[in-house]
Amino acid sequence: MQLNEQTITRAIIETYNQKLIDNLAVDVAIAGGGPAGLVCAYYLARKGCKVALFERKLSIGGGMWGGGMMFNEIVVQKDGKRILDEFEIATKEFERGYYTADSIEAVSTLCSRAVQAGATLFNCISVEDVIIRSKKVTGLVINWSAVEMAGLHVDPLCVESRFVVDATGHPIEVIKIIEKKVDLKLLTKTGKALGEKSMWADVAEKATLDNTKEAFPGVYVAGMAANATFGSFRMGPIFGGMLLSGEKAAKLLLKRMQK
Ligand code: 48H
Repeated sequence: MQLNEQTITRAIIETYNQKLIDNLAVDVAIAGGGPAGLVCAYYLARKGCKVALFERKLSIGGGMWGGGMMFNEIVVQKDGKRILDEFEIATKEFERGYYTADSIEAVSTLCSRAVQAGATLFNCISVEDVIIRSKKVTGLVINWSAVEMAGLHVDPLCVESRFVVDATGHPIEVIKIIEKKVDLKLLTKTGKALGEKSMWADVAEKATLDNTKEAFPGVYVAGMAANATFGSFRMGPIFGGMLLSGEKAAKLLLKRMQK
C-alpha cells in the first residue's frame, strides 16, 4: 500500500474536528492539565462522566515533570501514595511516611490513565474566559495557545459544561477571570481570591484538601488553585495534596451531579 499525504492530513483534521465537536457540551470542563486536573479527570471519567480538559502547553502534566528544582523525583505522603498505587505508579519508601516516585513515570501514567478512563485531553488550548448565565458559570471560552502567545486578535470558541474545575495551579486563571469580569463575589471569606502564602508543607498539604471545593457557583478549585483561592500555604515538591485534591474534586462533583 502506498501512503498518501492527503489521507494522512484528512485523517488528522477529520478525527480532531470530531473530537472537538463531541466535547462542545460536557459534564465537567477542566482548565489545566497538572496532576490535580488529571486525577480529577480520571475519577470523573471512570464513573462515566463526560470530561474535557484544556491545557495551555504542548505537554500535559503541569509542574510535576520537574519534580523539585528539576530533580525529576516527587515526594508523596502515605495518603498520596494510595493514589499512586491505584494508578500503578511505582513508589519507594525514603523514610517512614515519605515516598518518592519518578516524576516522568508519574505524569505519563496519570495522562494515559485519564485518557483510557474516557476523559478527553486537549493540549495547546488556553482558557481565556468563562460563559456566565444567571450568576453561574456554564462553560469555558477557549482559544489556541498559539493565538494567545502571538497576541493575535482572533475570537475564541466555547465549550458548555455543567461544571468547571479551575486546576490552573498557582495563577488560578479561571478564578482571576471571574474576579475581574464578573460582578459577583467568590465563595471566599472576602468575596475575592485570598492568594497563596509562603512555604509550609505540612499545613499546606492538609489545607489543599480542605480548600478543594466550590469557589463560585459552577466552579470548583483543585490542586494549588485551591490554596491560592482560599488563601493557604505552598508545599514545594510534595504532590500528595495535588493528587488527593483531584480525587476530592471529582467526588464532590459526582455527588453534586447525582442531585
Ligand atoms: C489552560 C492553563 C491555563 C489556562 C494554566 O501548575 P500545575 O501543575 O497545577 P496543580 O495544581 O495540578 O499542581 C501544582 C503543582 O504542580 C505545583 O506547582 C506545586 C505542588 N507547587 C508547590 C509550590 O510550593 O510551588 O498545572 C496547572 C496547569 C499547567 O500545565 C498550566 O499550563 C495550565 O494548568 N494552565 N491551561 N488554560 N488559562 N492556566
